[in-house]
Amino acid sequence: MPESTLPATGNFTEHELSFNDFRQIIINDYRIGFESRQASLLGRREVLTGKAKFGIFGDGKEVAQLAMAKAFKKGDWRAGYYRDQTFMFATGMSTLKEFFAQLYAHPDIEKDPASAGRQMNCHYATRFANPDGSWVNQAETMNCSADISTTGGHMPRLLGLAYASKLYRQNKELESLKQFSVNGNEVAFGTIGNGSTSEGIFLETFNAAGVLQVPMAISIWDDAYAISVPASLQTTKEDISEALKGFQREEGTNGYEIFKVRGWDYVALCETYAIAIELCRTQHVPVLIHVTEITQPQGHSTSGSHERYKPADRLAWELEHDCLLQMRNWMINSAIMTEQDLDELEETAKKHVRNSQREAWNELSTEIKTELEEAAALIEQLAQHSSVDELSTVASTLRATVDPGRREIISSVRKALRLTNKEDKPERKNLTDWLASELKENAERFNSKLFSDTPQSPLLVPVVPAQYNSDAKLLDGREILNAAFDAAFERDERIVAFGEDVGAIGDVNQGFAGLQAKYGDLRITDTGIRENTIIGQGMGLAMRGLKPIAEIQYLDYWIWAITVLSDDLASLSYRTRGGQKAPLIVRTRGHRLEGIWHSGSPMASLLANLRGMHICVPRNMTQAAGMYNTLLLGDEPAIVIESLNGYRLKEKLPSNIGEFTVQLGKAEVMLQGNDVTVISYGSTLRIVQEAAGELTAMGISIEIIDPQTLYPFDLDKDCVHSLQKTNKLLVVDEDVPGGGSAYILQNILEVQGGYAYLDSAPKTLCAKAHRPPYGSDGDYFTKPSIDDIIEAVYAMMHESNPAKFPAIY
Ligand SMILES: Cc1ncc(C[n+]2csc(CCOP(=O)(O)OP(=O)(O)O)c2C)c(N)n1
Ligand SMILES: [Mg+2]
Repeated sequence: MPESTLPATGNFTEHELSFNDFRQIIINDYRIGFESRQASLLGRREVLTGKAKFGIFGDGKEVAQLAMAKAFKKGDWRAGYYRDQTFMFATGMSTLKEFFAQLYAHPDIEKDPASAGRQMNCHYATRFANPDGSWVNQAETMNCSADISTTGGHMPRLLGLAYASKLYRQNKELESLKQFSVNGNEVAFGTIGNGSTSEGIFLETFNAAGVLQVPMAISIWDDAYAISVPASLQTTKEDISEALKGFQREEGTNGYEIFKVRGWDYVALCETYAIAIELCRTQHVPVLIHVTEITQPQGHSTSGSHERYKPADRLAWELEHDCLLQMRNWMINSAIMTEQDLDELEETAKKHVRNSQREAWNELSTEIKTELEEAAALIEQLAQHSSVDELSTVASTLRATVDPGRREIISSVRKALRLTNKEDKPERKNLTDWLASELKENAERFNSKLFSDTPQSPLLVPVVPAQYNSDAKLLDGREILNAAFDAAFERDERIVAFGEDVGAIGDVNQGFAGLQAKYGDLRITDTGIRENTIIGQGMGLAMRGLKPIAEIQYLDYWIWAITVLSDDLASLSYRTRGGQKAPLIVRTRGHRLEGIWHSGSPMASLLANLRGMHICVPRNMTQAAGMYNTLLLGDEPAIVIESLNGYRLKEKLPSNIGEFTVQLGKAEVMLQGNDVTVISYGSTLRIVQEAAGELTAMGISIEIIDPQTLYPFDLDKDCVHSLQKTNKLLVVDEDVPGGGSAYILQNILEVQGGYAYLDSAPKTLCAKAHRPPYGSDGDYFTKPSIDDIIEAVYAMMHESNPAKFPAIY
C-alpha cells in the first residue's frame, strides 16, 4: 500500500494483516513520530529566533502516543495536556501546519482550529459546536476537549466525559441521542505528566472514577521530572502506579486495572493499549496506563535548559532511551526497514515538516504584510498633506519592522492619528476609517466569544411570565423549586442533577426531594465530597449533549471548585473561539445563614473569576425556578445562587411552573420611589424591602431595584433610569466592602453613566471585611441589618437636607 493511502495509524487488531500491511503500519507510525519530533525541534528554533513567543513540545512521548492513537476510535474523547502532539497527528485531529499556526498565534480558526491563536502551542481542541449553536455529530468524529495550561486541571473534565458514556449506556431514555453516543461505547482518554499527579485534583478524579466505574483511560507520561523537580520530591515511592496500587480492582470490588509499560517499547505499548482500552470500552472499567522511562530530549520548554538540573548520567540515559531511536533500532533489527530506507524516510519527513512550517508562517505573515502595506500607505498619504514631519518616520519605522505583528501596525496608526489630531484632512479620515474597521476585526480576533453567543444563547430565550391561578397554592420556597425541577425532569430526558446529598434525600434543603425515586438514580444522583470533580463531571456531560445541573452544597465551597469553574468551564468558549461549549448549570445556595463557612457571599470572587458564565442571584425560589427554566433552554454555562434563608418562606406557585422564564440581565423595579435608588439582590433585597416601610414613615421614599443577575448586569439600564429621578444611589450587598458592591457601582456609574445624575456621593452598604461569625448576634453585627439600611438611607437624606432630616445620633 502506498504511504499516502494509509490511515493515520493503522490498527493491528482490526483485520487479518499480511506482513507487508503490518510493516507499512509500523513505517507509517515511525514517520508520524519522526515528523512530530522534527516539529518539536523546529518549533523550538522558531521560538529561539523570535518568530514565536513560547514553545512546549511532545518530544520523547512519540511512541507511546502512536500506540494510544491506535486504540482511539470515532466517538472517543481526549482530555490531555501539552505533550500530545504526536497523538493528535496520528489520529488526524490535528496537522503539522496547524501545529505551527498555533505556535505563531494565528488568530484564525481555519488555521488554528483549536484556539484561533489564543492558546500557547500544543494546546489542542477539536471544534464540536457549530456557529448556529448546533452540535457536530460527535459519534462520527474523534473528539478532543480543549486543553488548559494548568497541569492536572483537565482531570475533572475527563471524568465527566467518561461519565457521559456511562449515562448513555445505562439510561435507555437517552438511546435516541445517537449523535453523542453509541451505547456508551466511547472511551475518554486522559493524559497527564508524572509531576502533575501530585495535584489533589488528580487524586480526587482518580478516586471518583474508581467509584463511578466509567470508561476513563488515564495515561501518565512519566519522565521522572516536573520541570526541575525529580520524582523523589514528587511522588511517594517515586512511582505513581506503585503508590496507587490500592485502587487495583479485585474479585468482587470496583476499582481500576493498572498497567505499567516503558515509553520506548513500541510493541509492548501497542499491546498494552489494545488490551487496556478494550477492557475500558467494553466493561467500563477505568484504566491507568503508567508509561515509564519517558524522555524529554529538549527539556521542559523554551524557557530553560534541562542541563541545569538533570545529572549527566540521566542525560546520557535519555539519549540512549530516546523512544524514536529505540523504535528505529527495533525496526532495523526486525527487518522492517533498512537503515538506508529509514534515512530516506527521515529526509523526506524533515522536508515535509519544514514545508508545513513555512506555509504556516507565510499564511500569517502575508495577511500581516497586506495590512502593514495598507497602513503604511495611508500614513504616507497623510504625511504628504500634513505639517507634522514625524509622520514619515512613523511610516518608515513601521515598514522597517522585522517580523511585524498587528500590534506594531495598529500602534503606528494610532500614533499617526495622535500626531495629527489638529488636522482635518480627507487623508486623515481615510486613516481613521481604516483603523475603525481593523479594530473591529481585531476585536473579533482577540476579544470575541467569551460566551457562545449563538442563536441558542440564554439571553435570547423567549420571556414567558409566571402565571397564577386565583387559588394558587402558597408553598415553601423549596417546594416551588421542587415543582420546577420535577417539571424539567419530566419534559427533558437529558437533564440530570447531582452533588453531595442531592440524590437520596433530594439535597440538604430538599429541592430535589422525591425526584430520585421518581426519575431514578442515574438522573438524580449523590456524589462524594469532591467539588472540583462535581463540576468536571457536569462539564464533561454538558460537552456531550446532556443538560447537567451540578450542585455545590454551599456557596462558600465554590472556592473548592474554583479550579475547574474558572480555569476550565468559564474559559472554554473564549479559548476555543466558540468551537466548544459546555452549558453546565451550577446550582448553589448562599448569603446569610449561620457560621463562618455557611453565610458567605463572596460575590466579588465569582465576578472576577467566572467571566464566561452567567451569574444569577435570585431573590426568591420562584425567580430561581424561572432562571433554571431559562438556562435549561440556553447553551451557556451559569451559576445560580439561591438564598439560603429563603427555602421556608412562602411563595405562590405559578400555574406554569415548568414553562415560565426569567430574562437574564433584566432588572426589576421592586418598589417605586423618589428619594434614593437602592440596589440590592439575594437575601439583602428582602431586608431592603422591609426597611422601605419604616423609611416611608420617616418621610423617605426609596426606589428598590433587583438586578436579578450580576452577569449580565441590568442590560436595559433600569438602574440609571432610576437615578435620573432620585439622584442618589445606595448599593446594599453582603460581600466584603469593595466586593460585589464595587462591581455594581462600576456598572451603574461608569457603564451606565450614572455619575452624571448624582447629587451626592454614591454609597455602598456591605458586610464587614471578616467572615460572618456564627449566631444571630454575629450576623447582626457583621451583615447589613434593617437598622443599617434605614440609617444609611437616612444619612443620605440628612446630608442633602439636614433641616428636614436632622441627625439621628
Ligand atoms: C496548576 C499548575 N501549577 C504549576 C504549573 C507550572 N508548570 C507547568 S508544567 C509543570 C511541570 C509539569 O510536570 P509533569 O506533570 O511531570 O509534566 P511534564 O512537563 O514533565 O510532561 C509545571 C510545574 C502549571 N502550569 N499549572
Ligand atoms: Mg514529567
